[in-house]
Amino acid sequence: MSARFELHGTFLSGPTYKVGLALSLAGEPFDYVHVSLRDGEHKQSAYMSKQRYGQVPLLVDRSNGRQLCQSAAILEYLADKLGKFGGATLDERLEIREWLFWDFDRLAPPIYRTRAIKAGYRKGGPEILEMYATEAPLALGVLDKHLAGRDWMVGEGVSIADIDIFGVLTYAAEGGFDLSAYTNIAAWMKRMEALPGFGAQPGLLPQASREAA
Ligand SMILES: N[C@@H](CCC(=O)N[C@@H](CS)C(=O)NCC(=O)O)C(=O)O
Repeated sequence: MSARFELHGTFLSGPTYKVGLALSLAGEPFDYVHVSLRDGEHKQSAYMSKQRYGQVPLLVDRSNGRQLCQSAAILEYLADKLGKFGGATLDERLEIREWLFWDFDRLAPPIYRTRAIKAGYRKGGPEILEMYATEAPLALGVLDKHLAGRDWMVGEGVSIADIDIFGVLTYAAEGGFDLSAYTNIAAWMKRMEALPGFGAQPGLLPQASREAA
């Protein structure tokens, strides 16, 4: 029998990893479709008819035919449909959403893009690297302060805010950012890694398409 969810992406993609991690932590098996960015598969009309931005990830929910894009929006959808990681109250849900927006504004750009420039996936010279080298510690400082004295980003349990932010910080070292001085972040990352169903990148996402086990 096919799995309910079909995740399209590439194993090098942070946003794809976030969605794979949410599914894995939720104990939800998923079929995986590898999209070759190198071969431009994400810009072909067959793919773009399902993912208007021509990006990965794309998540298909076979139970209703929905085709979903934008990793943060997908995380919210999964939280809603699976009844997990979405926050216990309206206040928690609103705060989770604030962290998702903050991540994509302040944290993900310096970390993901520095990593991408260093790996040669994206162009960028010294001025851009310098800008991100200034911005990343500011965002990491905000996060470390927030995590002081708390186990999870929002409320008493793991939420999509944790998953979303972990899906960025797991690439910090590849961007040359050392997290060891941020002791609250480092302890929280260990808590994330100890969760049942946790899968690290690389490894959680296969390098080729595969059906759910
Ligand atoms: N905000 C989007 C970002 C997705 C994204 O940047 N995907 C990259 C791979 S990590 C991609 O598809 N790049 C190819 C392109 O943009 O043409 C999300 O979170 O889903």
